[in-house]
Amino acid sequence: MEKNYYNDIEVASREEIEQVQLIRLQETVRRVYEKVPFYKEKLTSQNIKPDDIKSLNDVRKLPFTVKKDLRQNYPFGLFAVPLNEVVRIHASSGTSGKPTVVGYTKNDIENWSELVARCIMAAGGRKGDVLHNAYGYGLFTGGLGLHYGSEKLGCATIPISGGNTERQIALIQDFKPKVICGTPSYVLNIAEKMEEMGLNPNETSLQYGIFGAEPWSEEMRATLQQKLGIKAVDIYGLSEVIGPGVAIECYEAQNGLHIADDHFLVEVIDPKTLEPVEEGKEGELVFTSLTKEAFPVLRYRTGDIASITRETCICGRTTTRMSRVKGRIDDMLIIRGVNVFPSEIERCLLQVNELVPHYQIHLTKKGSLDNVEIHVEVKQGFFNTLPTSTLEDQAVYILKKKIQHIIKNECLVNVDVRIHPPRTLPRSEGKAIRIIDRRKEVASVK
Ligand code: DLL
Repeated sequence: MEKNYYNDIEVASREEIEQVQLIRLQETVRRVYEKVPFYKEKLTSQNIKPDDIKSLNDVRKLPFTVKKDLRQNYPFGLFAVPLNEVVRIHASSGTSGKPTVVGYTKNDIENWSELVARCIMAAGGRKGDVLHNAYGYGLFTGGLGLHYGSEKLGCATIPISGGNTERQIALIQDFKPKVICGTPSYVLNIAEKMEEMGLNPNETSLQYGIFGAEPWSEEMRATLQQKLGIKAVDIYGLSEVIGPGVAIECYEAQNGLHIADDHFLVEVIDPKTLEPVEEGKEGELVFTSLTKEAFPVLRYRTGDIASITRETCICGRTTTRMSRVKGRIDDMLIIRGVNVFPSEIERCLLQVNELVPHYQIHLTKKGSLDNVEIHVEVKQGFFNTLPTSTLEDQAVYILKKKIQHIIKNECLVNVDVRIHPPRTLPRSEGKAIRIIDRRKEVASVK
């Protein structure tokens, strides 16, 4: 029977995986202790020597690394090799302050390519397939990350990047790709554009989708699968850890993302107490890199909320699986004391038949309280059937109430809703901007 995985380690026993992890953890701690002054100081100040790492649980003795540490060591201060061994640099823009910069040696690029090749295979791609890569190329890790993995697997890779949607559609029709990669919000945009052009997105050559780089819901998966007639899986990663390829769902189960345990040691912690949470419980994902040469990280706090399980998957992989990322801690909305993630609001909105799956969450201040306004867009034709403006007002009123009711029921919060006409909310060409935070602006005007 044809193998459905790329590397035997994906189906190895837990003991084998843990043996590899321990050796690599010990090597990594030694490497950063010897090569990165920042880590040497941190470890020394906590009285830890590389020899103290005797079991995987000893990872808890190590200090956490956070984004601020990367910024303070901008640009290359955390690199563990001299610059003449670095062959690639990526950076993420970051909303505030300096970008975070990461580097890769030749071996790092080789490992990363293999990890992404594993991902594409888990998603249903095979050697010889045509793969349309709509992740942005450039400093963002999405484009080049998927590109090298796709070539490694042996796919005919189309480096289209993001944007220029009509050209993307022409190439999908002409080159007949089997696999498409991109952010879920951008691929949705492509599908809608096809419909606008009078094409049926369900009738292309596409069979598999590899979507990630932003939170998305099960409801969005259902929408994308149905519109495009594909199987869609979730891919996760972050530049500080390597980029895409840290974890991916398999197309067989579409239930939990397989983490590349042999390259990353995952922990889930309570972001307040920093203590580990029980397996299966939600918390902040923390990763320690196990093989990286140029930019190793110890216990990097991702800010992403998810849970993990170590149950073997129906696809046969034995790797640790993480749940979908619910959202970033920073993006969590606290609406009158109740915590809500944008992905939970998305889940509600996608149940409303009258809406397209584009939305924005506007945050403002009303007195001293945060005010949350959900901006949604109705489908083409919503207003056409209504003969008078009074009926239009009524229809909008009823729709608002319906949306508020679903959100109240499922997320337990009251929100304001603004209805927009078709094709008026901005469309994404990469990572969608869901939250528009105007709280500070308004406060400074007052
Ligand atoms: O987004 C890497 C990537 C590229 C992943 C392509 C998947 C596909 P950064 O730009 O550094 O790297 O952003 C990382 O994006 O900490 C999460 O908050 C979020 N993120 C990434 N993948 C997912 C996902 C890339 N599947 C940050 N679900 C991470 C939810 C995701 N959030």
